[in-house]
Parts: sequence; C-alpha cells; structure tokens
Amino acid sequence: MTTNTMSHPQLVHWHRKAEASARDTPTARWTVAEVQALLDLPLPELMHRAQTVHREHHDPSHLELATLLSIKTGGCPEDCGYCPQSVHHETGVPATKMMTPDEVREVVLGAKSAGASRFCMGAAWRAPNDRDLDKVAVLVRVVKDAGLEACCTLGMLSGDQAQRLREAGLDYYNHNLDTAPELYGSIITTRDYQDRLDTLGRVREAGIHVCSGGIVGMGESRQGRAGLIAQLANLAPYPESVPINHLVKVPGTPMADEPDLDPLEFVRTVAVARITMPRAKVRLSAGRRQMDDSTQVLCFLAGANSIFYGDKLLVTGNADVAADQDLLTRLGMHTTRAHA
Ligand code: SAM
Ligand code: DTB
Ligand code: SF4
Repeated sequence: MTTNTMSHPQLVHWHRKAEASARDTPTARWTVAEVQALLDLPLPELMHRAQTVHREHHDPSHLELATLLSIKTGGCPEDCGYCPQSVHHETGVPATKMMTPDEVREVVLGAKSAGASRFCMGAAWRAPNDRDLDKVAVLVRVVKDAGLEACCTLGMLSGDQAQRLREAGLDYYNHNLDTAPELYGSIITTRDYQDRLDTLGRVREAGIHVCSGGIVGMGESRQGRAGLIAQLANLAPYPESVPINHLVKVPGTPMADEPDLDPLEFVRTVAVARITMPRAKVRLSAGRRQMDDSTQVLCFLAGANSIFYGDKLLVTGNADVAADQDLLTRLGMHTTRAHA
C-alpha cells in the first residue's frame, strides 16, 4: 500500500495556509519550512494550488508586458556575483553615460507600439546621487506622458529620493532581495540584506508600489529558494510585483559556469510565489531566452502573469519579440495596451 500524502496532517495544515493566503491576507506570515513544504509538493498538486489561487485574484489568460531599458549601463562599484555590469568582473560591458530624455522617449514609444504597458528603467548604480535623481525624474515623466506605467531600478534610495521619485509620478520601484538572507554574503559583499530591506521600506513609505523578487539558479538549494520566497511574502504588505529571474550566466562573472538548474525547479518557485503572494504580479523575468516554450507555458500555468518583453533585458538579450507574440497567439492569451 502506498501512503496517501494528502491526508498527512501537516500537509492539511499547509493547505489551509494556502487557502488563507488565497483569501488574501497581505500580512500573513510564512515560515521557511512552510514555503519549502509547498516547493516539495508533488508537481500536479502544487500546480493545482497555484492555479486555484491565481484564478481567485487574476484573469488567468492575461499577461502583462513590461519593457526594460538600461538608462545608465556598466561601471557599477557593487560586486554582485551574477551581474555583468559590475566593475569587479571582466565582462566587456562598457560604462556609458545616462541616456537623454529624447533617446528614452524613442525607446518608450517603440515599446508602446509593440504592446508594452509597463516601462522599467535600470541604472548600474549602488545608489543615485541627487543630480542623477533629478535627471531620472525627467525620464519618469517621459514614460508617464506616453501613457505607460513607470518603474525604476536605481539601487539604494534615501527617503527623500524615494519621495522625489513619487512626486515625479513613479508607479513602481524595483529592488530585488535576490536570494535568501543566509546566502546573500556569498553573492554580494559590498552591501547587506538589511540595506535592501531599508530601501524597500523607504519606497513603501513614499507611496510607491514595491517590485521585489530574486534570482533562481545561483547554486542554491530548495531551502534557499524557500528562504527567498518567505522573505518576500513576509514583507508587510508583500510586494505588488515579484520578478522571478533565472540566472543568466554571463562569461566573466563568477557565476558563468554555474551548473544548470532543472527547469521544473524554476516552475515550482513561480508557483510558490503565486501561492504566497496571491495578488502580486509574478513576473517571469530574466532567462526566458534560454528557456524553452514548454517551461514558459508551465510558468504561466503556475501563475506567472507578466514578462519582460523586448529584444534586450539590461545588457543581455531577451526572448525574441516575434517569438513572444507567436507564443501568446498560440496560447490565446491577451495583454493590456497602454493608454493613448
Ligand atoms: N543596480 C540596481 C540594483 O542592483 O538594484 C539596479 C539594476 S540590477 C541589474 C537589477 C536586478 O537585475 C538585480 O537585482 C538582479 O536581480 C537582476 N540581475 C542582474 N544580473 C542578472 C543575471 N545575470 N541574471 C539574472 N538576473 C540578473
Ligand atoms: C529584474 O528583476 N530583472 C531585470 C530588472 N529587474 C531590472 C534585470 C535582469 C538583468 C539580466 C541580465 C542583464 O541583461 O543585465
Ligand atoms: Fe550594480 Fe545592480 Fe549589477 Fe549589483 S546588480 S553590480 S548593484 S548594477
């Protein structure tokens, strides 16, 4: 006789927890063990739970398209082990000056006509200085005037800077926790986890929507992924937007030769992000270029409802736009166009 794992009392407890979450309690707390128990579920069971939560809060056939632009590339003083833009790694990515409003407008309008509704501007900074921030505020207006939602990812912010971005009309600020707290120091030494949490607090305080997620495939265990998801889900409230990145292995970075992760582990992580953060946009982020269609489709079925859309991420290539449009047509999924 085989055991019926579904009747296991702890699983019943976790099921109830997932249900509580589906009823939307944005300040529900998750232990790492509870999150890991979800990651450990048989995949059909996990997918069912994720889909149930997804359907309670979202149209399961809708996908958000967000386009990324690196407005200031390379030369970053931070030593993030995954990042091609760090001065600590020889990746051949040149440092550039910040893009002008006219240059940015052209890309924004191109993204809009290709169907994007959100536009995220990234800068390779540890933290912006106040002069940089004035320039970014102008770029936020460029995005808003085109009728798209505006997001920025600029590194650490002071409370005052977050407030100024809000006043400029910024909708979302992206600042990833990236991994579990106990793994952070082996990936980045130039700042610590608390620095990230502090910036997220200031963003929240300024009234900007929080976009925060992480990277999967950096050699972490399931427990490591559980630690990341628990941290994100326990932010009170949890982020409105959660990018789940698959590590892009860039030659010259310390993570260039990281062993491949089973794609189903990525799918599981997306599903658990959906269950623990029911109302969030869960974004299938970096790594789609290296992912086959079937894995991406599993991610959508697991509750991913946003993608980065456009030829480039920040410095590396993204999935092909024509291939994405074809995939969406084949799936019969729809998107929202930006305001006129
Ligand atoms: N400098 C700012 C910061 O670190 O917050 C903003 C830009 S930074 C490139 C934004 C995020 O990109 C990182 O937090 C990380 O999650 C993601 N990222 C960078 N390199 C990546 C890679 N090779 N693969 C997957 N994600 C990556
Ligand atoms: C996020 O979570 N992923 C994006 C965005 N936020 C800024 C960045 C992905 C970068 C992938 C590697 C590169 O092209 O630099
Ligand atoms: Fe700099 Fe951001 Fe890259 Fe880290 S992830 S090296 S902070 S650009």
